[in-house]
Amino acid sequence: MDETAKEQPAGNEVPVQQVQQVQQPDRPDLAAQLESRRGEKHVVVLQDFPDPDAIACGFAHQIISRIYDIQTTLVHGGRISHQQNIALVKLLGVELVQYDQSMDLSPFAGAVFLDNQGTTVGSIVDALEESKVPPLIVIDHHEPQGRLEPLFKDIRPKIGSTSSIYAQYLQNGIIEMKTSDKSHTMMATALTHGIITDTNGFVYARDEDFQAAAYLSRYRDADVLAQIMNQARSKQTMKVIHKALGSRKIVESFSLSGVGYLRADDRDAIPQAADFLLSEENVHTAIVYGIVTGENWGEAIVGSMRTNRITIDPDQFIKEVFGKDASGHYFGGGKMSAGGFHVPIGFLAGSEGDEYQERKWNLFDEKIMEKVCAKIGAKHAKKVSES
Ligand SMILES: [Mn+2]
Repeated sequence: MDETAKEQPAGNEVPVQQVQQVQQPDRPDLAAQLESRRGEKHVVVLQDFPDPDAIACGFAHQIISRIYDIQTTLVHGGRISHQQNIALVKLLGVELVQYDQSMDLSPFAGAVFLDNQGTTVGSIVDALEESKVPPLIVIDHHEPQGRLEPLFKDIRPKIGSTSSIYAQYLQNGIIEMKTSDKSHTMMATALTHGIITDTNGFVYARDEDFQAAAYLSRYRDADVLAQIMNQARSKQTMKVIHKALGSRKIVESFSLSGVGYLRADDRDAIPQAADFLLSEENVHTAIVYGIVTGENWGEAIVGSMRTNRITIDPDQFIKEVFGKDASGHYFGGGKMSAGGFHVPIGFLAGSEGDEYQERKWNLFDEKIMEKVCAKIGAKHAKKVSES
């Protein structure tokens, strides 16, 4: 028998060694980091109004941490208001704690920031600094913001969602996944939802996002996923979208709309309205903003930007338009195709129900329009006439 013929692969078959997965040597090792923190308590900080990507990663991080005997508390400074997010939190049975200043942070040995880098989490970062809770871990897919200096960071702006990064950790064996473990199937389902929403239904998904979703499909529960995604919009959200449509101004293919005051509970209507305005013909970018008010939360201009124009970088756009606060932090930022901003009103907050409220809104509305138009290079935004 001819030995050489036996050893050579048939046809164009690739020798086995070459198709084996290559370990990326530059990737930081989350497992080793968690291993070194056994027995600790960590606070996991999600952005003020956590979206499905953030919620899924918080949930996944909690399950992974448990393997390393690390207890986690998930906190955020805002509300859970999008109907899909309410359904998600209920189905996962995940406990999200709303942060307030009376919260005792001293039991925590470190802080973990997921799907954010401490720039969209209100006053929590300052409170953590005061309580001497060090930032340990930052895992995110937004542009590097440089505010925190954690021991471990995995920031990848070229990936569509933080959920995709977590799916990679799972695929690389950070825990042993089992289809028979309900918490694993729920985690895979939540992460899939995170990828879908952050990539706008895979429209902006990249290679790694598709691979992550393909891996998760072995474990996720499709029926539960459908249940989460088919939540109807609340009447209040429909009202905000209606208002955004009615008051939109179109300038240079930008659709700009101020929706006035809204409660913190309805805050997630803003990105939904921006998504909706983006669907109009000859519009490539939509910006929707309003003044969000809430007890224990104060008052702030909150806005969302959506674009399908590749040459527009929402992160850069928002940073240039709104700039920084007194302590040098940007009022907002973004990622590919989407961004957001949050400008606290401070001294001018309050006085609900008096005539001053309307004047205050008009002033902010005009100022934002002016700033955005200046950036676009347009003189004036005209209201769309509904004839
Ligand atoms: Mn995200």
